[in-house]
Parts: sequence; structure tokens; C-alpha cells
Amino acid sequence: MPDVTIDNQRYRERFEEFSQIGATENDGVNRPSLSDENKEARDRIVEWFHEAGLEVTIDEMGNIFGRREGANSDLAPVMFGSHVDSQYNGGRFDGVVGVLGALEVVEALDDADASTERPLEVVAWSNEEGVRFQPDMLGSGVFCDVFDLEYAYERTDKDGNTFGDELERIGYKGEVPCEPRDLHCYFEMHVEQGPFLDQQDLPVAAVEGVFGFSWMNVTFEGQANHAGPTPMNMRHDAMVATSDIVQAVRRLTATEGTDLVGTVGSVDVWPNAINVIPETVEFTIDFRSYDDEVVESAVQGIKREIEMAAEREGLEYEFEEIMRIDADPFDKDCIDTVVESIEERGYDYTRLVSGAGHDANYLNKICPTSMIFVPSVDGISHRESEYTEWEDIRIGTEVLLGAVQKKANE
Ligand code: HGY
Ligand code: MN
Ligand code: MN
Repeated sequence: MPDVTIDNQRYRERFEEFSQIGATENDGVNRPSLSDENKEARDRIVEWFHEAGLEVTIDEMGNIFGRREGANSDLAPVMFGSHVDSQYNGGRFDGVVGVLGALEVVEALDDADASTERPLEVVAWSNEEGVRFQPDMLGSGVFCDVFDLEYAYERTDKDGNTFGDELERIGYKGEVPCEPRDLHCYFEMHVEQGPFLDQQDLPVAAVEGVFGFSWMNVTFEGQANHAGPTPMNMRHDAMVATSDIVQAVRRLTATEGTDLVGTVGSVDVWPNAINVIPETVEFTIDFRSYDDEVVESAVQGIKREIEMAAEREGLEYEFEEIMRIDADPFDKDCIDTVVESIEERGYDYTRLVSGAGHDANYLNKICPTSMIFVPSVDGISHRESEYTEWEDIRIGTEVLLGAVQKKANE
């Protein structure tokens, strides 16, 4: 195979330019799904895909695809990419290294005039983060038939905007059907978002699978009243029950010997006033494990805790499981391809399972899939100070190039 090399200069300049879109003062980005900043980021990706000579298509969910023909265009393509929507005040590496890395792979192949047997498709998925519109991985989820289009279009943000309306507003409600199609395989390069590579001082990992997880929404309904004259034994305080559940989540995850992690990440209080007993508290719970039974027992456990907390405080409550995704081992052959690509380049590496969800979770349901991780400094992510050394990104992208070339020529 011709010698293909990453143009590190071009790649890094492009990344630095892209990081200016929706940039925050503390080196992060604020490009939540379907926001104006997300539109600006999408527009730039589409421009770069066109400049790279790719055939660009936008599907009904606003997923952006760039296709490079292969010698045999009838063969199923190798797909690789990630996402460009971000957390509110999130990191500038999350998702982006997978999309710009995919673009760099294509341009490096073009520079070397290296063709592939199979077509290549690079992709930027919609709504991976799931912070503005739950659930996460919505664009890849519809593409992989996990969610139907109507369900996705009706998802609303806290201001009552629907996903469908916002997609229309930013001009990314494409015509191309968002549905499964024949893919040879899918690769995703991503920052690890955990501490293991950084602690072991390794530049890259072959990812063997992803945790399963459950996202839940809980609302406690109590009674607002004056914080002063209301005797303690006459109160129905939604915040007290909520704090019980926050502690219960921590107790459940402290169970010895499981990899269970749990988070109460979002809490809305009404009327949210210093001198009023909280009447309504709406909050979320996120449980994850590589063992589906561990997630299931945590969900059942917290449901019991919610019922008891409501009873103790004399509250009504609503419980909704927004989303459940099973843990999934990736395809052995795709993992081995990543390992081969790493070993051919002589890099030290390890194998990891991902605690973070990725679009690869869903692609893994319709085609052989695996991922490549590069380190997150101090294991930090979903925070403005998220950082990955550029040399590690270059290495990860080289590994992605090697894996794509192997699969695209088989
Ligand atoms: O929640 C996740 O793991 C991903 O960032 N959507
Ligand atoms: Mn991500
Ligand atoms: Mn993320």
C-alpha cells in the first residue's frame, strides 16, 4: 500500500480554527445540539467535506455524510466519524477529534493518490451529547433503527423547542432517509474521557466495548409553603426526598465488586426561592455498567428508594426511564484491525472498555464496529479544561488511517 501520512500542520490548524466556533473564555466550547454555534460548526464541516472532494449528503436527522468513491463503488463502504455537538461549556476535543480525524484520513489518502477498493464515508452524527435534547446519540440512534424519526423530531428542550423544528431552523433537516444501510464496518476515534491512558502514559487504546446505561427522569411533587412559620412536621418538601435519592445513588454505586457508576446531574427546583419550601423538584439519574444486570438491579433499586422517599415526605412522584442501552462488546475483527494498525506503527497501547456512550454503541448493532481512544489529560472531559496532547491525536489518527485502509481494501 502506498505510503500515506497525516499532514499534521493542516490537521492541527483546522482543529484550532474549529475550536474557535462557540469558544468559551476558558478554552472550552459551547455548541449544544442545533444551536446557532452548532449550525456554524456544521457549516464548516460541510465546507471542508466539499473542499476534500467528498460527495456530501445530509439525512432527515441532520447527520452529515461525506463519501469518497472506491475502485469498486458497489461494495459496502467503510464508515468512520463521530460528532460535533458539545456539552454546555464542554470540551473542544469530545467528538471533534473523530470527525476532523476522519477528514484528515481522507485528505491524507488523496495526497498520496491512494485509492481504496471500497468507498469511504466520513460522518458527523447529530445530537450525540443528549444534553439539550434527550436521549443522547439520537442521530445515530435513528440511523440504526433504535428510535423512529417522529420520536426524535418530538424531543423537546427545556424551552419547549422540538428537535424537528430546531433542525429545520438551522437548515439541516435533510431529505435523505435516515435509516440503516449496508456498511462494511464503522470506526470511531474519540478521546477516552477517563483516566486510564493518561495514568499509564499510553498514547492510544483499542476499545473492546461500551458500557450499557440507563437515563431516568424523576419528579417529586410536594407543597410550597413559607419557610418560616411552617412547622417541620407539616412540611412536604420535594428537596428532602431528592437529597435522599442523591445519597441512595451513591450508596448503590458503592456496592463492592461492581463497575456501576451513577450520577444525579441535572436538578430543577420550583419555585427555587430562599424562603419557600420546594414544591417540585425534577432531576435526572444516569446509571452505567458493562453488565446489563447490574444496571437493571440499580434501576429497580432506585425505583424502590424513590417510592419510599416519596412516602416518608408525603409527596407525589413521577418516574420515567428516558433511555436504556445495553452494554455491547465490539466486533473482534475490527478490534484486531485496530490492534494491528497500532502494532505496525510500533506504539504502546492497551485495550479498554468505554464508560462513555458513543455513536459507535448504535453502529455496533448494524455493522462490525470498534473504536480508538486517545488520552484525556487527568481523565477530564465534559468540562472546558478537557485536553488531549496533539501528538496523541496524531497517533490516534494514524491508527485510524491504518485501520480504515485495511478494512477498505478487503
Ligand atoms: O453520555 C455520554 O456518555 C455521551 O457523552 N453522550
Ligand atoms: Mn463524545
Ligand atoms: Mn460527550
